[in-house]
Amino acid sequence: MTGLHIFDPIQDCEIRTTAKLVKDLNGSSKVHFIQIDRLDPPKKQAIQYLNVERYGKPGAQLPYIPRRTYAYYYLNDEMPLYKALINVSEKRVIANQATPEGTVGPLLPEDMGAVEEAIMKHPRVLAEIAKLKIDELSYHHSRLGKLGYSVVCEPWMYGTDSPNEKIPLIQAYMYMKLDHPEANHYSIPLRFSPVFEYLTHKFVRIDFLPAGADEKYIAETMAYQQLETVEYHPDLIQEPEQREGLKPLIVSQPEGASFEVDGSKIKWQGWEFRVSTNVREGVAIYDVHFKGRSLFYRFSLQEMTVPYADPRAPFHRKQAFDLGDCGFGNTANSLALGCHCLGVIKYQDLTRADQDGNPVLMPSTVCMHEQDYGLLYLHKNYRNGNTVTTRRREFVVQTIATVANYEYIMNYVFDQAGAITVQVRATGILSTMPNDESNVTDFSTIVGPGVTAPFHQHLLSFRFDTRLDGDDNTVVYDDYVPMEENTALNPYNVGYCQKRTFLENSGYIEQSPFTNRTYKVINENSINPVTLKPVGYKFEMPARQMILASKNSYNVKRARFATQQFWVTKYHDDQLYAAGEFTNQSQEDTGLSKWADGTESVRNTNTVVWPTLALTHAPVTEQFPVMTSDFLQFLVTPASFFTKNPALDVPLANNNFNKSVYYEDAQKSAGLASKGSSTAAPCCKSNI
Ligand SMILES: [Cu+2]
Repeated sequence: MTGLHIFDPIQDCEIRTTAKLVKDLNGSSKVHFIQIDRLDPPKKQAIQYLNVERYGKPGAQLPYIPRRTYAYYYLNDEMPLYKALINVSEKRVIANQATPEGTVGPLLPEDMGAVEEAIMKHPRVLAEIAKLKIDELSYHHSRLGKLGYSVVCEPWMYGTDSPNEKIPLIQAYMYMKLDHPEANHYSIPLRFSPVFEYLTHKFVRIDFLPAGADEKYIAETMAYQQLETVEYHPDLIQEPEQREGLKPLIVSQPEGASFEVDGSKIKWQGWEFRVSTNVREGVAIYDVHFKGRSLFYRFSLQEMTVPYADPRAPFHRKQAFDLGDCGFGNTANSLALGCHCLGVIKYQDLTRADQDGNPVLMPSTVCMHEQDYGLLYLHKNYRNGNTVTTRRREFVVQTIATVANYEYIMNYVFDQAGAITVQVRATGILSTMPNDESNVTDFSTIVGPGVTAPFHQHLLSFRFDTRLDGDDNTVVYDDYVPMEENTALNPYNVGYCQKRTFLENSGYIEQSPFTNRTYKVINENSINPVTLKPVGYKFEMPARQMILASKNSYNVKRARFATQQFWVTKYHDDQLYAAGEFTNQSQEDTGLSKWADGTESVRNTNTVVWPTLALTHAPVTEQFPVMTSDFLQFLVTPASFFTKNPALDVPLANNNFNKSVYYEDAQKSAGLASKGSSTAAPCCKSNI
């Protein structure tokens, strides 16, 4: 394991060592692992390492920092949940203890598969399925002919509605589908929902789902009354009309990529950072520099909660924590050429552990590539007609998670001017509920016969460990306010100014879109010689509605981070996840609400900022049976960090480089007729 960087992802041998040490610790008990991964080193040590790496004399010895791992596990499939910390470099256990009573660990893909299988075999479930009488039914497909039906079980995290639930449970939502591998089961939600113990697969009960105005309207399982399904797969769409006219658009990089890769390290257009996969977050970005200046120690998406609006039991418990409960790495897609991104692509793998502590390789869960995104800057000197134009090239780090019905496409986009765009696209299939015919509600949208999609919110928490020009940073917010009227300074009453507020203690900053409130991280020890003010970066967040559930609800008690858009804490090792380390069936948030309690100074110190991106999602019929990406983003951009535009060194655009062609010429060389002739002026006329 020599030669690994402190931020490199976990290795196979580290997973095996961790598993062996934990098994040795527990004698003959059956160890059921549910997560093994790498832990960052204590930051103080890591900073020493990074400083020697970056500023040390050539060949300087990097400080030795042992690599650490953690393991969550159960013994003999019983509570409690244990957590072990391992010094994997020296093959020894640092700590091992039971978590507090009732703490439920995250879900593991194999375990979800096993519980699903057990549910589908259980006599009580089979008895409900029998009542549907689907063996007697067939569906006539216009192209495929006669199709039967089958039943699908989708295990969900149970959520929380009682302090007495102290064992891991699973709520299974049941569906039917046409008997075809690509059929859309979300189109036929069933009205019974088995609850099972997660670890022992013991039957707990069957919940019957309301499909009417309120939760009182539930019914025994009845024979299925056939309805038209809404299918998305081309094999099943009844009259597939493949849209015509699309010609190939090929991203060609004949001279190779403009980025360099050295292990987990990326260099591109002045940027330097490390990209490291992990099971919980999918990917994290480390040690971020632009043009030799430090910006961030680490950033990532580290939690998302998706609370549903449907107030009827058992839907009131529908609240996913997609990272804490499942993990964006555990659920990551293997990305493929020509599909998830175009051009010259560098992929990174992820390694996770199965329940026995064996490494499982998940290939290509992160893709990295460059893309063109319009213009970076342009100015035409109208006096002489000359134009300076630069194309905006971007570097994208992408990972995609499939958490049951939904897909989340996570992009960190770096530009050539020192800015980062954090983009999330939600796609996939809406989580659906059974619906009585003509039952129209104000908390869901009917999307097909017998099926409705409840409103819900996506609240994503990012964590940026700031290191702008050094370790001590400060968080401020700037409001833009009119000056006092009829004063000596403002006799014409047009003046307005920036009102800066310093955040002295840990806490949150409220949104204020009507004062154009802007959150900034500054370094009070680094003064921009041009502005004579501290250098900074701003977080440009769209004004959004935060969590809608009552503050007295479990939904909010478990995810206080979702009540505010921008949180600030002082750095502490192991304060990584906004809703706390363990979210599955949690009773309360053990994260930001505890850490951002106003008791610690965050001025001119090691600050961490936690932006929350929010989407209140009221489904529409165009989002079914599959949803075109819904788009969320915020920008992290320099705010007088540099003394001038840092992209002045980007070469000007010209067609010798970009090789665009006239429409008429392209049509002609493709053997296609074209009307008209090419009369456009040459692009980017310039005397420079
Ligand atoms: Cu949604």
